[in-house]
Amino acid sequence: MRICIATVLPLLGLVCASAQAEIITDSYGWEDGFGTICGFYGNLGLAENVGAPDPVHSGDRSLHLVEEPIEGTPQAYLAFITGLQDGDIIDASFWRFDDSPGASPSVRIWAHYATSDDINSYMGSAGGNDDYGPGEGWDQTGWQWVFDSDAGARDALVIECRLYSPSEGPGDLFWVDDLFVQVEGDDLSGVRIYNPGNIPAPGAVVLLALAGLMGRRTRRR
Ligand SMILES: [Ca+2]
Ligand SMILES: [Ca+2]
Repeated sequence: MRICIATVLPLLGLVCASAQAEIITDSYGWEDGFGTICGFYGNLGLAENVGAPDPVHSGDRSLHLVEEPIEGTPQAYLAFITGLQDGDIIDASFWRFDDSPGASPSVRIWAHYATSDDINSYMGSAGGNDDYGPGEGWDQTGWQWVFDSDAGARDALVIECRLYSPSEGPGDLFWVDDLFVQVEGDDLSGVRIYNPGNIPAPGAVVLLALAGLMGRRTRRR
């Protein structure tokens, strides 16, 4: 049996091209000394960039969070990922300090959908990691999401740190450090990862989103 090489080679090329995914990553450890969070929802009383004697995982700085008043489940937004498309894979993780095993206070990593022009545009829960961690000091928590645009209604993901305090308090024993975000997909030309150190003012986010839309006109559908 003969196989025509001229026919097979282009086919191989196509297979290789379609299997190549793009990957972009971002990390943030609060080392700039001023970044806190990208936004929040609920009864978050304080978010501050701190150093020793507060717990720090790496470097000299970390994020301290306070639930105030103690009710519900406050969410600190740690990352805002814009310009996403169906099937993009998002991995996010951070380190959390918790020295109360099996009991509150504890934190979890979670996420919700949004639109790229507004970090406060809640477009449905994306779920997250149910695990509260061992509570024996610093531990890394993370989760993976496969982006679902809901037929194009949403194109952004917000990574949350959810706070769980004891019902009688205290609500100020939350520390976070070493945020990491990775996005993998076929075409990430319109994707941006914002962290607490680089997120622009709300008006600037709108302008950036518009620029992203213009840049996406030539992208696949
Ligand atoms: Ca740090
Ligand atoms: Ca705990």
